[in-house]
Amino acid sequence: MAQPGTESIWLWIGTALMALGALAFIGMGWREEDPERQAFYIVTIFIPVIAALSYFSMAMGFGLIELQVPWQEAALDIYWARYADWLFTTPLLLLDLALLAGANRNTIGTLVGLDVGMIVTGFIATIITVSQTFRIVWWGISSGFFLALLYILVSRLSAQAATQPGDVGDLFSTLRNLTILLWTAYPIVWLIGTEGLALVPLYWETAAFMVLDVSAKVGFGFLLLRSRSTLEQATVEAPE
Ligand code: RET
Repeated sequence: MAQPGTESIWLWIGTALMALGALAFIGMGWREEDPERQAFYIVTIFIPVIAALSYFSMAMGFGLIELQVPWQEAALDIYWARYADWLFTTPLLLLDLALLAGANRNTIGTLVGLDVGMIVTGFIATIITVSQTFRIVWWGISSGFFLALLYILVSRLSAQAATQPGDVGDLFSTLRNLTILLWTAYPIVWLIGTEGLALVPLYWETAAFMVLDVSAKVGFGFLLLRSRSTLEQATVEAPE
């Protein structure tokens, strides 16, 4: 098992913030009786729970492997647990947005499929050791999935959200914009970080991913769950 370096401080902070976020969401949803709103709590609570476990595993060095690559002497430190986390939490975040928009099953399926494609090909980019060029090629494939996903978010899902009553459309727009902004930073951090061109050292890359993860999960969840009255107006089971 590899030992994390000084970047582990960010991983411990990430563990603590995700755990606190999860506890806060559990507290907020504790006495929720309304099944429509319960759906949002169930989805939103699992997101920081999964992330807290992933951060804990990385902080302990379990979620870390050292990858020997032919183009440099030093091994690459790869925090693979991130990808296990993202594989489950990014579909859940999209499910929150889709529930809010009242999306049908086909739209949800498309979003989740593109998202899984993005994470799996991003993971291939991360662990491939053939050459640096091939890593960037797989990064490009993953980014292709990401762009298609963004397209569905701003086209089909936004059109569906606009048909929802009350403040649901506004809340959807806020969360969608936050999602687009934060998620777009991930491929950039990967590319300039140690997995890509190594312009930024692992210490700062780990800090950047932690801030992004906490904002995209706990920040997103707070914005969603604090709007109790809005959540009730969202029709979870939309007409096909
Ligand atoms: C990778 C690298 C390859 C190219 C792309 C990526 C995108 C990752 C994204 C991750 C989002 C994570 C979130 C986590 C939890 O809150 C895999 C970094 C496009 C968009 C939102």
